Amino acid sequence: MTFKNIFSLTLLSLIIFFSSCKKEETNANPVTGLTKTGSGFAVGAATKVDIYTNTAAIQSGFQKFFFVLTDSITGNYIDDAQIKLTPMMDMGTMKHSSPYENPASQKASNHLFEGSVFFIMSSMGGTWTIDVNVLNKLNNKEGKFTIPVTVQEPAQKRMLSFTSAVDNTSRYFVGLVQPSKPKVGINDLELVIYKRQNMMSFPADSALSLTFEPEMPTMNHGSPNNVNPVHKGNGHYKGKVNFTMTGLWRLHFTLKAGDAIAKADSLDIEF
Ligand SMILES: [Cu+2]
Repeated sequence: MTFKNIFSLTLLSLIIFFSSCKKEETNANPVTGLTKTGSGFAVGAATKVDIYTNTAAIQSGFQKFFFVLTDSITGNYIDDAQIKLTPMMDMGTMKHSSPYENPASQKASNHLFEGSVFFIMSSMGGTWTIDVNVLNKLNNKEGKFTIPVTVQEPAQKRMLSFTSAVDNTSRYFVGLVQPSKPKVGINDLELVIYKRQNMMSFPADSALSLTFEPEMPTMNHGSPNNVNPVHKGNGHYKGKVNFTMTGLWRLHFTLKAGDAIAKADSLDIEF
């Protein structure tokens, strides 16, 4: 076989490989493995919205949401849209919002638009709703609806909130994003940090630095080769955590503004 033949054969198999992958992707049900949270109609936009999570339940802390949009008459997928979220908690005597991320792209990926809400407390304290505003880019019409959500308190807390020790005023919220499926060995560690501006506005914060120490509290040891999370955009900080064995791990976080300690606390991960 000549070199040219081998080259074309390789190229051909690559083309077959990638085209078969692509086919599989478009045929697969986009919501396989996701849990349906609810649906609504963005009436003015003639759009049905089905809402899913990648967790069995909605829990306080960082929570991803997936939106599938279909034309309310034809049932066809709508893959071009702008979605805006407004989470709100009614506590009876007052209302407040929470941090959130609108879907970054106006193009669905495999019919899914991905966003998130950081629930700063569970439904124990009041009633959570999310306003979902949809601009359907196919008909250029806009509509919105409100869905109720029940936010559970997770077995192990997934968020920290504290007042900055630097100015005794700023209120920070730190959420665990990864690892969502912890394993023995090196895991991606991702946190998201928001700073409260007022009860309705919680912008992402990129100005802090973050260090951490993992510990097995029942066995009195830590682990080597951890990487402190650094800011990667939109308040998301990414690093690595090394779990050398299964069991209960406590991650001790320290947040600093420059050299001054803003404060932190610990989150537990057990697997
Ligand atoms: Cu509340």
